[in-house]
Amino acid sequence: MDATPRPELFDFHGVSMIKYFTDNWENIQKFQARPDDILIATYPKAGTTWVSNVLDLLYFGQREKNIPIYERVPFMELFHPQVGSGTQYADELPTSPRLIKTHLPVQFVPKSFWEQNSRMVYVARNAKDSVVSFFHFDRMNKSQPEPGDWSSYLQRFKQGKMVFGSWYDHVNNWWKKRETYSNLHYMFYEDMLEDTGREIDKLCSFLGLTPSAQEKTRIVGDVQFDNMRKDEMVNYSTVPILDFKISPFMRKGKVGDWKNHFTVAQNEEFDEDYRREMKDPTLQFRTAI
Ligand code: PPS
Repeated sequence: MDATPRPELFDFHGVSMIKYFTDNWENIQKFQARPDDILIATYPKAGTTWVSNVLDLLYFGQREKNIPIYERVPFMELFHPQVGSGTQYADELPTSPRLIKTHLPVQFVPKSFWEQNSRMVYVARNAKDSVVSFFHFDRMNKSQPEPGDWSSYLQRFKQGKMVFGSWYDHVNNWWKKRETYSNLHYMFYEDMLEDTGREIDKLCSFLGLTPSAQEKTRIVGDVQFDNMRKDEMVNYSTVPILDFKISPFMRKGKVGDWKNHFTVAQNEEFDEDYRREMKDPTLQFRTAI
């Protein structure tokens, strides 16, 4: 059994974080982005791995299949004794463009990405399914703080006491960034599930890619939940710190699983709080499709 204790959550420039994402801060802040880099940004559990796989297949097709997704698309801020350094993986990436994953709130993104005008794809997922997915992830990931029981977890989510801080701040601040930064494509998990092909078309038009109809059909098939769940190179089954006996990384892949977790009272309280937090009418999420 792994004796390493779970990390503590602490306040980091106003955002709740853990050491595995701040210990390499200096290198993260001075990370050298390139003009053709593509940053895939999300609040945790929004479909990062899904969109990473789509982009990897679009750019590199059937590229060596024995490289796991977390090496093909390095997690920039991760700095972990058992998993390695995200900035180092990114620096060593041989590909062009480089696909780089981050969960950082927009204000923490290294300044070179903005200076280089790198493209960014932000994926957002509705709050209720995000918190459910995050809860199960925190149960099985020994490098995340202890989640405790569901009802206390839900309270902490509302207060933003989660790794990477408040879901509300994250999705809203990235949304606002579109007003001043045009190289940002904002997309939704729910839309991807509703019509993967349509969302891939939008991604391609943002990125200036023109895959053949045949290629697109193959990618749409490859990235379906059941196929990704079986694929060891994308399902995270090779990561030592994750305990799949507690919960798999590819867990349900649905919109609306929150209904199996929220009580009626929890749902009412959540909705009331949500209305207070989500002031921008132009940012709308779907909790059912
Ligand atoms: S992480 O740890 O933040 O990078 O996780 P992330 O990849 O963002 O999100 C994991 C959730 O995305 C679901 N997922 C998918 N859903 C539908 N189709 C596909 N292909 C797919 N791939 C990943 C995954 O199952 C997690 O959601 P839950 O609700 O827990 O199942």
